[in-house]
Amino acid sequence: MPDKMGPVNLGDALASFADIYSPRIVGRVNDYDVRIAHAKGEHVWHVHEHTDEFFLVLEGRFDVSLRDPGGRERTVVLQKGEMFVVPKGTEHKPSSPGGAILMFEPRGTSSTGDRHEGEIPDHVESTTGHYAEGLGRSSSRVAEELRRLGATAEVREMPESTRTATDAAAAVGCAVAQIVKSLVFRSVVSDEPVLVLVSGADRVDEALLAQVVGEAVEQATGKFVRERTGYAIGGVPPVGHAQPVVTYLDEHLLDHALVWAAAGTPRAVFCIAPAELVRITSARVVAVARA
Ligand code: 5CA
Repeated sequence: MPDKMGPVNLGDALASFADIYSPRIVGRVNDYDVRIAHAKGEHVWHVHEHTDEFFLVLEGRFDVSLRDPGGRERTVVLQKGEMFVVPKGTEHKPSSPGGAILMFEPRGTSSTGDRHEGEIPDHVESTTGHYAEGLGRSSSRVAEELRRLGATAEVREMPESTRTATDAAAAVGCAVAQIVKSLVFRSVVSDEPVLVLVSGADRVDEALLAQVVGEAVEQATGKFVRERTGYAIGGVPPVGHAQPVVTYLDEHLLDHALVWAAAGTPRAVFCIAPAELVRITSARVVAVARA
């Protein structure tokens, strides 16, 4: 639960975990939890005997199959922005091609109901919900991580966009070469994120990067970036990710006394000496960029 009063950004909260059908508690309304979950694939037929269940689709699509008392089945298809309430005592089975939902449930309600049918699949967790961590704004998470790492850099929220290296250079009034791009690649065989910190004036040569990584790499998709780092493209920071990420830093960044990196959102940046950036990221310094 958030320990301070303040807004909970549901996009940030969803980006902070990747588990499927594993609800996170993001707030409370009287004795109800507000829960969010990623959905993909089939859930399990189950029943909540004593409570209705409220669903709001935040992303993608979410379907709820229902059985009437006579055993007849129908499926309610919900798109982003649509809500639906499953009445108490109704056997139902959610499924999704990929999506995210918000639910209201009395505290202690099990995600698989008072009873369920058959085995619970591995990708469904039977839980009364986990308390979400790091619900503050993405930039606060980065600021906290900088402090934890002993860096003195301050996160600055800019009035203008810092989404791209050009935007960021204009916003802070530095050279594009002093902007740190935090680029996420995917190692094709291991399917792991590879973070490359590179000057805003340069491009990563994927063949050179593949040599240092030891296997082929490709540019990550937006979804992969969000799932593995917890941040959206345009705000990906060099530290403070959802999981440890192998990090490389291109040597051209060492040409500057100070550089500016993204701090979790497309408006937040921090300024740091390149050597200090190497220290806090434990990055391996490599030559993988070309102007
Ligand atoms: N906030 C600035 C730095 S202060 C920033 O994040 N710049 S960046 O260069 O690190 O992030 C933008 C990068 O995201 C682009 O250079 C590009 O490599 C990547 N990107 C942009 N759009 C996509 C996309 N659709 N799919 C994958 N990667 C993308």
